[in-house]
Amino acid sequence: MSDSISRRKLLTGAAATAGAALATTARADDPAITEVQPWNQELGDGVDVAPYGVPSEFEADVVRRNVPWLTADATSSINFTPIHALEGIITPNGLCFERHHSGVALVDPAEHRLMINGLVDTPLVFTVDEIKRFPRENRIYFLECAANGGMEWRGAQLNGCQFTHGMIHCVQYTGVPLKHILAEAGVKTAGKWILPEGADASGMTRSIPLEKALEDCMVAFAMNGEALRPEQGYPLRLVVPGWEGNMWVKWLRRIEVGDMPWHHREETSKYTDLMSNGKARRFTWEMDVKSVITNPSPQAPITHESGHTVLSGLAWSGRGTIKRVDVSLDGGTNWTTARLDGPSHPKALHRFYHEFNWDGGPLLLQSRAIDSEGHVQPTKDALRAVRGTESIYHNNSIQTWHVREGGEVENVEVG
Ligand SMILES: Nc1nc2c(c(=O)[nH]1)N[C@H]1C(S)=C(S)[C@@H](COP(=O)(O)O)O[C@H]1N2
Ligand SMILES: [Mo]
Repeated sequence: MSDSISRRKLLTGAAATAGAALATTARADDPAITEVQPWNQELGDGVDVAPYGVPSEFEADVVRRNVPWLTADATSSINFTPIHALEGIITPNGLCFERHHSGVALVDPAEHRLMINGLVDTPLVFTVDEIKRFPRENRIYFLECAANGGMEWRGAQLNGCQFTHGMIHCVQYTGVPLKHILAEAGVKTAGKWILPEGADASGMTRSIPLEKALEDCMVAFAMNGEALRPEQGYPLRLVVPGWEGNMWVKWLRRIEVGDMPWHHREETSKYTDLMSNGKARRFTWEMDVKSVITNPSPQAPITHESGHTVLSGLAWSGRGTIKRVDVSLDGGTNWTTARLDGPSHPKALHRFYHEFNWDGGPLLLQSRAIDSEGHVQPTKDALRAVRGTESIYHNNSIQTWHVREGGEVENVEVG
């Protein structure tokens, strides 16, 4: 498998426009038409079989997966959302990637409390039920781990967008704006930062400027209409829209108000960006504009020989909405504007499509997102020129997929 492919060597496999009729493959003697299938003759399961529904057994491949060499042990772990197998912009709860530093805390909501302390007029302790008595809001946001794509800095490595881009999920949160809870305690004039803390064994903490806390942070108790999953911080998690996943403290038990950042472990030894001059950038909170083609991709090859083909992908920005996505079928020489479809919420995933007529030949697929602030997703080389190759976090570079004749797809870099 070659890591670097020359654009010039590639004959583009795409005809200019889609227009030909969609050829179907079913024949008149197809048993799927001529035979009566078992499910057409027998009674199915009754409603008592699955009080909590699960997907069709034919979808058993659509699961979170991990990268064995990346995951030291089961409790300090990462898995990835199967974004190559999902549609629209909402991630189903059971498929949201997980990142926990000390495993999944199993918290009894009756024994859980949220404390507000530090530079406040009145330190307060809330039960979960008391949190639910504040006015609540429903908001759709993506959460992306800052390390998403972290294994790809030096070259194309992981074969699948699940692994290169799957440390992301996007759900509708129900929760209480943090500003209401902080107002109840009364932030003192000197209070400029908050320190959320998790109830898990990692005791996750991050310093967040008060300005952000008051702008759009939420204390969420539900996702996609039901209670948070244990993996996602049940019963309470902090939502920090557009900012790196590490700050979204799960199993939220305490928020301290202070006058300076705390410089804890997760903002010094981790979640800092080593630059090419040997210095580390700190407090790089916002997730940059980014996109990826989810179909076709290595885990979702093209299975027809040629003709009508739907290219689909996801785009997002921690700074707002997605204004435009361009796609290239020839490794970045020619670009066309993709079709954005579905709701466009700030700091949420956006879905894009590009329908084209495939001639069955090789392609080098790329997507490039532009956000509402005008930021343009950079090429890998442009990003490396600024950031070097020693970074782990905040890789928002353009991804290239090589579609081979026959439809197989692999992760490559163009050069
Ligand atoms: N309490 C606590 N909060 C946490 C973590 C953790 O280990 N403990 N992991 C953080 C990291 S690094 C990320 S990327 C996100 C992952 O959220 P998810 O598991 O819902 O995908 O949660 C963050 N919040
Ligand atoms: Mo993370």
